Amino acid sequence: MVDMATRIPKTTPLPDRTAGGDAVVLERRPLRTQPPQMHQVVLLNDDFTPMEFVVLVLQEFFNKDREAATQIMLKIHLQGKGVCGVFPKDIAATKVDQVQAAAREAGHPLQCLHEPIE
Ligand code: TYC
Repeated sequence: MVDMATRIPKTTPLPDRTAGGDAVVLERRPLRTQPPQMHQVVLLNDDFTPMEFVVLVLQEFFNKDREAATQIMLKIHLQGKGVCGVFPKDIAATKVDQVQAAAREAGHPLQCLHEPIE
């Protein structure tokens, strides 16, 4: 017969700091913390936003030098869309907000979005 009082639990007992008595809480932790899901920020082409404004946006919000910003802008202009950078989801969302605010302020219809990558 198994003596329940002497068996060793499979998980490590953690002291229950919320209780005043001698209660024991068994907690199973995940093996690993997952890295944050990364999102790419994408700019879309349109017929009205000036090329120079897009280059400035890429320099200002995505830390591209003028040469890289111009290459990305031209890719978007020719192919319809392009990736500006890859960030954790909350930072990507902030970048989108910043671009949309700057475009609205300047009166341009520039569209920006973020989407998860594999
Ligand atoms: N197609 C625009 C023009 O000819 C330039 C442009 C490039 C607009 C990239 C948006 O995301 C964009 N003025």
